[in-house]
Amino acid sequence: MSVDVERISAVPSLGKRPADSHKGMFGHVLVLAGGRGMAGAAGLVGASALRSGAGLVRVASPSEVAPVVATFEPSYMTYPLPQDGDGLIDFPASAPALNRLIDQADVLAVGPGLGQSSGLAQMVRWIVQEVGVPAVLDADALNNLAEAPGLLATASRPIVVTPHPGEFSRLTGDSIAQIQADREGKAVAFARRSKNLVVVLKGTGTVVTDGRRLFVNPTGNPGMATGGAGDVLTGVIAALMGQGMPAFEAAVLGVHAHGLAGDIARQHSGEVGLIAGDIVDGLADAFEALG
Ligand code: NPW
Ligand code: AMP
Ligand code: MG
Repeated sequence: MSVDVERISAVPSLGKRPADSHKGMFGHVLVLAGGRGMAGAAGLVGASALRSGAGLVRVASPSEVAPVVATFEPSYMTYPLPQDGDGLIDFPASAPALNRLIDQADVLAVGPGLGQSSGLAQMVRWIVQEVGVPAVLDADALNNLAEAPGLLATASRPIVVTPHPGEFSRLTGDSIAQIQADREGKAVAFARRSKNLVVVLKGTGTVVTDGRRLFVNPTGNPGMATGGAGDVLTGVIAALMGQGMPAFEAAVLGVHAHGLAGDIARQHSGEVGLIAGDIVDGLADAFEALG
């Protein structure tokens, strides 16, 4: 179906770092991710944000999860948050700690592995409505918003949502088949709910749109159909926003670099053996190639 948008094919780049660079110039990313059994999701977001140039990365997770996340990567900091009986972030008990962390952040990356609960639904609504920091919302951030997707229309600062077709189906009420039959039209219609919203509808030929412009990503491969691949993308886009890129440009470059990192990873892992950590490992070469 044809959609009335400006089609973008040029991919923006980060540009060269000045010689007197310091980490304060490249953004502080706060990752809210992980829950019982899904420490890996938080680690993947944090590691990919670092490999995408973030100056500083903080990863906040439920108290039993944070020490596990800390063992994955020494370069990010980890913060334990109050947790509920299911090992998920307890909200509003976590609100004071979250406020302190959010005050130090340029961008939030929220959702991978969080799980779903009434408290988390409250937390995500609070982030959308009350928190003024730009954010990437993925996975369970979106699943916890499924009862109130209209809230995204009220976004007062840039928000990038990165659903796969299953998550987009929960958010919109359309079936996966309906979404896949009109990926561009469905993504554009959703993005038009707010001038601050960027939609990244994942899958082969990921669609990126702010409702006015549209980019269809040519990079990536079937080896990326593996658990955690999307969690990596969340960290990439957040890191680029933290480095000052506007949300749409960050999403376009992020999706392109993530796919290219997957293509680089395929060269040594193949499509069968490729795992999400290989995509993280491919990011450095991908950003070198993209300039
Ligand atoms: P079906 O049924 O196969 O046809 P879920 P998840 C559909 C965390 N993770 N095209 C699919 O459809 C995540 O961050 C943690 C078409 C199915 O209905 C989340 O928090 C990891 N359909 C949580 O786990 C590593 C598509 O979506 C549904 C599609 C759950 O996330 C793994 C499946 O999605 C994971 O990242 C496509 N391209 N893609 C860790 N190491 O800690 C998806 N679907 O139910 O949202 O489950 O994506 O695994
Ligand atoms: P998720 O389902 O959240 O783990 O996200 C999967 C990620 O891998 C998304 O960025 C997808 O676009 C990407 N991906 C998965 N399968 C393919 C494929 N066949 N071709 C290109 N990219 C893919
Ligand atoms: Mg995912």
